[in-house]
Order: sequence, then structure tokens, then C-alpha cells
Amino acid sequence: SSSQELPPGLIAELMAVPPPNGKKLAYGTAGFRDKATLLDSTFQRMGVLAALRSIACGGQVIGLMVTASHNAVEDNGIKMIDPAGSMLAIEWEGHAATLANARTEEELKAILIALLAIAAPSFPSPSTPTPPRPRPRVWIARDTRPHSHRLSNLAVEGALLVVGGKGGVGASGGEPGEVVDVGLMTTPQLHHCVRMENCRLGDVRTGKERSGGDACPVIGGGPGWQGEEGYVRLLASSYLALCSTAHPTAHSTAGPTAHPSLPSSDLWLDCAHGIGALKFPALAAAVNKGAGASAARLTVTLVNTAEEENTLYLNDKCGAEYVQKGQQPPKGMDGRDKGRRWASFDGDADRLVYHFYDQEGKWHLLDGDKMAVLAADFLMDALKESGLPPPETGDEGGQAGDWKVAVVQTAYANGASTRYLRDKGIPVVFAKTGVKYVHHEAEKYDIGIYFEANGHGTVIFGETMAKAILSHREKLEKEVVSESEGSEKEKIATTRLVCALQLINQAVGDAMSDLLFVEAVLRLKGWDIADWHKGLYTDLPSKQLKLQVQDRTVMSCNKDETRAMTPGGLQEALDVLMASPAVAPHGRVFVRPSGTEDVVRVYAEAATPEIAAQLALDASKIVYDMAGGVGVRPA
Ligand code: G16
Repeated sequence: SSSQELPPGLIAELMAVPPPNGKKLAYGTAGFRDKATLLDSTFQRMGVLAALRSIACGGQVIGLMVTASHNAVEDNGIKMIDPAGSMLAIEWEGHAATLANARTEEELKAILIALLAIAAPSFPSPSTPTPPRPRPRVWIARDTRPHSHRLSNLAVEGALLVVGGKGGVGASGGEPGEVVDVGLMTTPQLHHCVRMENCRLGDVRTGKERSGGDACPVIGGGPGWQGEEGYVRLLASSYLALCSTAHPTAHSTAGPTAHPSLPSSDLWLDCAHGIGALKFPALAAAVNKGAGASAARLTVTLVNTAEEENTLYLNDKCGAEYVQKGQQPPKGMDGRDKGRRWASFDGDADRLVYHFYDQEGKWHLLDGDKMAVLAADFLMDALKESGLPPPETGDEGGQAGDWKVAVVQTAYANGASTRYLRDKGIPVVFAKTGVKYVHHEAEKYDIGIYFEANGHGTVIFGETMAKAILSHREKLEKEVVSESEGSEKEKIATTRLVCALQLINQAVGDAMSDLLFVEAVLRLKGWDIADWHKGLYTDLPSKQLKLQVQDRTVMSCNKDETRAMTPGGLQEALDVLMASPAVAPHGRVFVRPSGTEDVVRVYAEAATPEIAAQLALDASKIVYDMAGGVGVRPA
């Protein structure tokens, strides 16, 4: 390849927007994230990279999401979405960082030519003509931060430098590619749109057109599920279908709505002043249109809402991060809310936590662990009751237990939740913090349930499992209607699995989809939030702190982040804390560098809140002393 292949003017355009001085940019836990004022060059270059990634993926749509999610309003960020709606492939994270940090013309040329060669290899021999380059497609969405629109435009411009008109590398004689500014969306909505569009056109892994009947209609994208409207249609209809599986016998003869323990339809939703406030109403309206006066109805009061494009108070004293990390109610909620069911989204609506004041006026949090356990219980029951034949053999009489189900947690998972799951015989595995790591681990199972304690999570079904569930339902539907209670039970359980598969976002953790799933399960169980809180396990008291350090890269951890590897001696000092008689045997503490903010995070849990708080404080002092703490030493 030669530099001739780069679109004319590309290098000059990029050189005109140089990266910030003295800053090494890294593709972190959720893409690039920093003060919005430092990110112009990064956004432009991510546009370029997305177009190249699309070429590398055979012209499938690549997404770019402009958001800094839970971070304060001064920050912004950008992350890339791969064709299957998943996070960017790890090997391209390195390319992203190299491109973002390239300073000189030579560095830029080198990385771009290398990327072009990866994306669209050319064959020098005259006997093997170079195939025409695929037409790149990039879709860009943004959250409501005040600087998101401007930065998103820079990404659009960057993508156009590659895609656009004459000379664009996507052109290669044919049509130019496409760059679509899809406007305001939640992060999971964009993941959904990218996934469904690519599924519609072909196999999301190979990019090749699908051969006839081998596509799984759910995993591979159902009819009419494309775009934001398709998202609303899919979620609302599968939520309603799930609610309609209530066992009639479980309720009084007057019907489900008359059951005394049925949870109220009322929900208060703290939107963190983010995009969720703009997007949730359409979903609730679609649900209520179909729900009529049934128990599936949602009556939602939005709190901490947003104005388009101008959310100055984003995540400020509200939202999932504030509520979960600080273990405190958001603004707008107070003691008068006794017994009311509350939920909090984060700034881009990919995290969800629930919380409430009990009748005594004590506030309680139901975090991602509580959702993981609720989902695991519900799905394991449905799987057992469904009569689904085991994998491969398809023989009658096999055990549904042959399907591999697991819950993936991170070091932040409350120890009580892990113990509860293991006691129930549900395997638990651990992964590094960050949805991209837990998702990857969950993909190894037929049903992989993952929720980070911070409320970011989902349940993913493997393709073999999904196909088996769908064909099992088809088989049950065809069966001569038998009056036996057993077969009715199997049908209900199988329908529940199908609905879960459709309702729960298969691409990524999604607050709106998770909320509908939790609401449906609570209704099916006849549980209010207090029942859910008491009905599973009691959290061990915990405490989280964060502290500023000069350079968070001096800190590193082992694979699952339960132990610090550097700086030397730090873990040994934490071990001494954990061995003290007041803390052992149930207390534990770990520290890790954040992947989204310039801080080190500290997590402690112990038998009492006081011990947990002391443990977290003592650990912070150690981090401050050994890892270059900034400002006042914690006291
Ligand atoms: C992002 C990731 C989450 C992860 C979190 C960790 O959250 O998407 O999966 O748990 O970062 O943040 P840190 O490394 O700072 O502790 P979000 O909601 O900001 O996208």
C-alpha cells in the first residue's frame, strides 16, 4: 500500500485539530472519556476510525456513541459499537489509542495506512485483483450534554473525511458510504439499532448475507425491530406478553388486579437529568396503549428530567451512580415517599438501580446484584418448568440442567449475593469491572446473567439456546391442546423464556429494558419492592470511596481486580487490614484505578456499616500514601 490510497486532504484535516498537549489518551472501560474541552481531536479521529472499522467489517454499520454516561457534566466521551451491537473488539482499542495520540504527520500517516491495509487488504499480484472496497456505514448518536452536539458533529466530519464523495476510500468506483447523525438516543438504543440493522442485512459476525432459513429470528433480528421505533415496539410487546403469563391460579378469582399483594403500578423514576427522561415516555405510552387497565399498566412519575441538549445538572445529586456509590437517595425523594417504588437511571440510561423508604422511614437500595439474583431465580424456575429438552440430543426425558447457566459478577458484588447464588446451585464467575469484560464472560454460557453492582447489566442467551427455546415453543403450540396442568405449565414457562429473550437487550446493559423486565417479574411474583428487598438475601454492609491521585496508572490489579499488583507493598498493607480481628473473617477491601475518571476507587464490606466505613477509610489512607494521593489526606 502507499499513502496515495489515503483520501486527499485527510492528513491535513486531522493535523488542523491536534490532540491535547501533555495528555496520553486511552480507550478505557467505556471508550475515550475526559474533560469535554480536551476531546476535539479524539472525536474527529474516532469518526475516521469508525469508517475504517466499517470497511474492515464488510460494510456493516458501526456505531459511535457520544456520552460520558455517569460522569459529571464537564466530561464527555465517545465509544465505538461493533456490528453485533457489542463493544469494540479489543484489538481495535489499541488502534484507537494509537490514532488518538498520533501527533506528527508521519505518525498519522503510519497508523492510517496500517489501518487501511487491515481494513481493506490489497493484493499486489496482477492475477488476484483487489476486491472492491465495501461501502462504509457509520451511525452517530449522542446524549444530552451541552457539548455533545458540537462534539458529535466533529465525529461526523471525521467519518466523512473517509466516506465522503470523490476520493473517499469507501468510494472505490461505487457509491460513497453513509454517515448518519441519528441524533439523541440512549446508549443502549444505539447498540440495539446497530445490531438490528446488521442482522437484517446479514450475519452480524461474518457480515455475509444470510443463507435462507438459518437465521434465528430473535438473535438475528425480528421483523419490524429496526431503529428506535422498532426498539419501542419490541420492548413494549415483549413486556406485555411476559406480564400476560401470570398463572391465573396464583391470583384471586377476581383477576390479577384484585390480588391484595400485587405491586402497585406506580413507579417514581429518577432520570439523572439525562436522555432517559426524553426517551422513556414513548416506551411507557406504548406499554400503556396495550396494557389497558390490566396489571401490566405503568404509572410512572419522572423526576430529575432533562431539557434537550442542555442538561447542566446531569448526574448531579441524582442518578444511578450517585445513589448506588453513595448509598443515598437522589434529590427529589424524601421521607414522605414511604413504601413507594423508586428507580434511578444514569446519564445515558444504561444503568438502573431501585430503592425505597420502608414504613419505618429507613431507605434501602436494590442494586445490580439484587437484579441479577431476581433474574437468575426467575429464569432458572422457567427453565426447569419449561420441559426444554437438553442441548444436542434433543431426546425426551433429558434434564434441562444440561444447559449452562451462570451469573457473572465483579469484585464489587456484595458477598451476600454471591453466597445466595452458590447456595442455590447457580454457578457464579468473576470478571474485571466493565461491561465489556463481563459481557465477554457471559457469552460463554447458554444463559449468561450479568449485572454489575452499579446497575449496568443484562441477560444474554446463546444462539443455540435461543433457537431451542423458540422451536420448543413452536412444538408446544402445535401439540393437541391437552387439559393436563403439566403441559399448561410448560407452555407458560416457555413463553416466559421467549419473552425474556426478546425483552432483555441482547446487545448491552439497558436501563429501560431492565426496568421493564424487573417490573414484569415483580408483577408475576406478586411482589412489591419491600418483598423483593426481603425475599432474597440481606446485603452485607459496604462502603465505597474514591480518591484523587497524581497518576492512576501507577496502580494495577490482578485479572478479576480483587488484588492490587502495583505499587509494590500496597496489597500487603491491605491484607494486614483484612486480617485484623475486627474485620476478619467476613470483611474485605479492594482498590482499583477507575477506567472512566481520574481516581482510584476503594470498596469495603464487613459485618457492620461502621467496620465497613473504617476499613474503606483505612484503605484510602494507604492508597493516598503509597499511590501518590493528591490534596488533603483522608481522615
Ligand atoms: C462504565 C462501564 C461500566 C463500568 C464503569 C466502571 O460505566 O460502562 O461497565 O462498571 O464504567 O467505571 P470505573 O472504571 O470508573 O469504576 P458508565 O455507566 O460510565 O458507562
